[in-house]
Amino acid sequence: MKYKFAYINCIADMDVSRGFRALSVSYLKSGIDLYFNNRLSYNMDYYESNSFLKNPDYSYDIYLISSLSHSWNDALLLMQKIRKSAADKKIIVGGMHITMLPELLPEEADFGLMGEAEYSLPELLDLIISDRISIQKLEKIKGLVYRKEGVLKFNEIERIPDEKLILPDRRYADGAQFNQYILSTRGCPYCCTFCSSSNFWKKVTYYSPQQIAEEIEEIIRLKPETKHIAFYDDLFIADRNRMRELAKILRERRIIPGITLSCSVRANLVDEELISILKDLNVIECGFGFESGSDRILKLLKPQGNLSVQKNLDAIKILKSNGIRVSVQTVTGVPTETEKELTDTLELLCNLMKSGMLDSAAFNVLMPLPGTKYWEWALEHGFVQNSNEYDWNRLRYFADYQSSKCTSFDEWYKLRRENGSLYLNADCISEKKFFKILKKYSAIRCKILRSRGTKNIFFRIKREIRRIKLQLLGGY
Ligand code: B12
Ligand code: SF4
Repeated sequence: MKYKFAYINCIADMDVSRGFRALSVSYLKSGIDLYFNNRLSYNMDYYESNSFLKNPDYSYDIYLISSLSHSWNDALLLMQKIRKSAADKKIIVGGMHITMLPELLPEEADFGLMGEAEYSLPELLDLIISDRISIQKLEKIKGLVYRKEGVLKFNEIERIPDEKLILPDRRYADGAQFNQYILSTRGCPYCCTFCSSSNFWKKVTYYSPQQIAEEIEEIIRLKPETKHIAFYDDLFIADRNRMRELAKILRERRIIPGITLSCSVRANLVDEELISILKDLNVIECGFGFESGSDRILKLLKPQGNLSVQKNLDAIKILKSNGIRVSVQTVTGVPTETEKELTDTLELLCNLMKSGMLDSAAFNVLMPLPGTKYWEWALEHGFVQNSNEYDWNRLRYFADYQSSKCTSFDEWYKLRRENGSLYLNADCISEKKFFKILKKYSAIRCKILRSRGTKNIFFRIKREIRRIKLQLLGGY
């Protein structure tokens, strides 16, 4: 018998551009193939929630639903629809949201799986398809959320150790034409108050340099036009020896310099030694969380690592002076942030961009994500609820509109208003004023970027004229 699995990724349509499909489906596909030793006869079709909801197909044996917090409304709706039209089919939900709030497993779902699921999902699938489900067997599956006599039970999560990490089946990743992304670590050693990553992963695990090189080779084999690979690791630079070893292997295999790389850094870890490793790795761009131009707000957001605005500026300077492009992220709308702190931050970043010290800056608005300190704060202050009745769409559209598919600030702001997106700092800066300020500085940033584009056009025209002249003179 050939089994049919549907993998449905719940996404907010405006948040994900083509080329950035979640890799979770690729990792899980590899886990299933490894467990069944490629002997399970199955099809796993990939859907995005919007397209499945528009055109549902209830003929699958098992529905695998993946959801972050901001798309939990869609996940709930999907589960209701599937349960109604395909009562005998199994529904398993996994991903960040159910891991952070497992008590929200709805009646319609058979199981929830918390944490990494490369090993636990195939074990569960095996029990389902061989019809061997029993409470004793379910109790053994790591991270499982299930019901025993109607009561929810939560099995302990177990992290996959380094030596058991497996590579994703890259045929399931889409990727834009020339750029691909990759993850070479899981977790982050820091614990910033707005980010849920460290709470989800608890500890950092690492793919080996050999495995990373293998994955990059596979990407190039599947997409030979690839020019650039972005490491989306929370903190790619956490282990310098691993980076050195990776640079050596990538050079030996002649992957670099043909391919350029980008990654994230943390200002307190940027020094000359790191720069030389980054150069060796052919890293052309780095991003990091600048967060705020106020030391007070920065400390609230990133209490660890002894960070300061000056350290952030020093990191930008050292990266740029070594020819590495720098893009930074900010978090605005933090409770207690004053109007002066906000405008100083945005002014500083625009000035850095204007002077060419900074390539881009994203102005994000603080959003309380489950598993973070600000989630607890928002619960206490009545902004959010741990409930399936809560409108989870309110967690949408906090990232800078330039990181979304929105083409203007106004379009993004309209979406925020339609979805009731949360804004936590109305006690200090009214919502109206806050977005007026954000819009003003987004426009300034746009102008700077446009003028840079114009400069680039002039530069390209000049270069082209020079090339034609040289050609006519028989230069080459
Ligand atoms: C790469 C990345 C992106 C990429 C790709 C999208 C994606 N979802 O992967 C891009 C840039 C597009 C992106 C966008 C956004 N992201 Co993002 N992103 C990440 C990042 C850095 C890595 C994700 C990843 O690939 N992890 C590796 C794999 C192995 O883990 P995984 O995806 O969780 O999958 C494993 C398990 O969760 C589980 N699993 C997952 N799904 C399922 C389903 C089933 C059925 C089962 C059984 C198991 C299972 O098994 C998988 C394999 O082990 C994480 C931070 C982090 N380090 O995790 C943030 C993170 C997931 N993103 C986050 C957010 C908020 C967003 C945005 C909303 C930001 C925005 N623009 O507004 C958007 C929303 C995108 C969307 N899906 O709608 C938050 C989510 C918090 C939350 N509680 O929901 C995170 C945790 C970062 C943070 N700030 O805390 N993101
Ligand atoms: S914001 Fe960055 S440094 Fe801070 S915990 Fe999240 S991933 Fe780590």
